[in-house]
Amino acid sequence: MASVLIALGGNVGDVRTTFKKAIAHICGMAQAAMIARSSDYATPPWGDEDQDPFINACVEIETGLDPHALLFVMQKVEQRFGRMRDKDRRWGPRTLDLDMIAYDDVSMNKPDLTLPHPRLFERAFVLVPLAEIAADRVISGIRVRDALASVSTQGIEQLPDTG
Ligand code: A4P
Ligand code: MG
Repeated sequence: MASVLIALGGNVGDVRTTFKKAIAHICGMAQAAMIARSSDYATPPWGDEDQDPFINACVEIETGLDPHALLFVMQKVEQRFGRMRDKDRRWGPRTLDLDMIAYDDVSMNKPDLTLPHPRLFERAFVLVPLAEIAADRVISGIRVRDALASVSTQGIEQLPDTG
């Protein structure tokens, strides 16, 4: 079994409900066990700043699927939750975005899958929820808590659990 960290993001629709359903679908389709789930966080939009705030979260799962099979599952789940996207805006609004942050210690650079996720360390909206569930994990030689200490977390707000 592999330990996989997945980041969730979205800023269109009822994102927190979408997250709950999406996580259940990933675990079902990937025959995965949920090991940890962060809180949800409200985060200022990154990259393309002219859009609504995002909700972000991270989960750790354990799965027997290989990285590409898991990516396929994640893309199916994105489609299922109607990932409405403005094709002209690279970092624009979306209902659900699923990024594979790390898969065990696998390192790969394929056209459709880069591991660990290449923009992980620039993004407080990934590092804040990630540090909640995996502060001591070392990714590409960097400990998550150290990576978090080197970015600004301004405007990121932990949301109360909705049960
Ligand atoms: N791909 C390669 N490696 C991976 C990986 N490790 N995990 C490929 C997932 N996918 C990976 O992804 C494009 C292609 O990346 C996929 O076909 C897959 O084969 P995409 O999600 O369709 O493209 P994208 O989302 O438009 O681009 P990108 O760079 O992934 O955008 P992000 O990173 O998803 O950023 N601000 C806040 N606060 N919170 C957010 O969540 N998200 C974005 C989108 C912008 N600003 C944000 C947030
Ligand atoms: Mg993405």
